[in-house]
Amino acid sequence: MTEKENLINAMKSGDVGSSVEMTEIALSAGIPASEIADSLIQTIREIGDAFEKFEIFLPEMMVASDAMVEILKILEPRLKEESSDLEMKPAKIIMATVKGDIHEIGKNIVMTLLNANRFEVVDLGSDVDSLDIVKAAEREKADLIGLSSLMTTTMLGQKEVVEILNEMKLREKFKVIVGGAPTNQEWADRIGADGWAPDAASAVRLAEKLTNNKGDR
Ligand code: B1M
Repeated sequence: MTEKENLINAMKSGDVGSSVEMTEIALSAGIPASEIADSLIQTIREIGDAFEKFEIFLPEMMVASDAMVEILKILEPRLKEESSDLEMKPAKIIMATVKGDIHEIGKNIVMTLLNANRFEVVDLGSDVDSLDIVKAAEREKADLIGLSSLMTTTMLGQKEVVEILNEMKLREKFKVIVGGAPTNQEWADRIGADGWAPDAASAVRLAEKLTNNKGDR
């Protein structure tokens, strides 16, 4: 079995200790962090599909996602190293998963890549109240607000943030980008967001575009 297969098996079984160990081994074997991250994303999607088909139970999905969160912590500095463009000036982005939604793996991957591409990222975590997001953007003097939502029931949290920005006459101050599995470009247009990205790499490109390639702050 290859190092990557061992790592994926450890993650699937939710064995955090072994996942951490296998990650170190895979990195020592010279496998790029970005390649490992791609495999993990693929694996967690397969796990989600299996859950949807009732092939596995919620606790199995939970332990695998917990292991993935720990693996990502190890990969993050390596992903940063692998990013070659060191000339960039950071723009600042506030990131949150919206109210009522605890999914954070996708947001964390987006943050990891933004970080790796020299954005300054402020993580508000998951299940974050809409007004708190706006207040944090003000407090942090952010350029962008990034909102993740993984459930059809929580997508409205993204809309609410834009509405609050409008009500508080702050809309022009921040670019808003949205993402997450149930969202799409049409949704972003409908709620008046500045952009939507289907995955982490596109989110980085979008953030770069909206901040004139890394902030002229
Ligand atoms: Co939950 N969950 N979950 N879950 N979970 C989904 C989302 C679900 C589709 C599974 C299913 O039933 N088929 C379903 C939502 C259904 C819906 O509304 N459409 C669901 C449900 C229902 C639930 C619970 C309600 C289950 C329950 O308790 N009965 C509960 C939610 C409670 C709550 O939030 N209030 C719940 C709980 C959990 C776990 C805790 C077990 C765990 C989350 C752990 C964690 O995040 N710490 C979990 C997981 C892991 C999933 C699945 C399997 C995987 C999600 C994920 O991490 N994907 C998911 C099923 C699936 O997706 N097939 C599912 C991998 C990740 C890399 O992809 O998040 O899409 P994704 O992020 C991508 C892009 O979307 C994009 O870039 C990322 C990287 O490429 N992106 C952005 C994301 N955010 C972005 C922001 C951007 C730009 C791009 O700009 C700002």
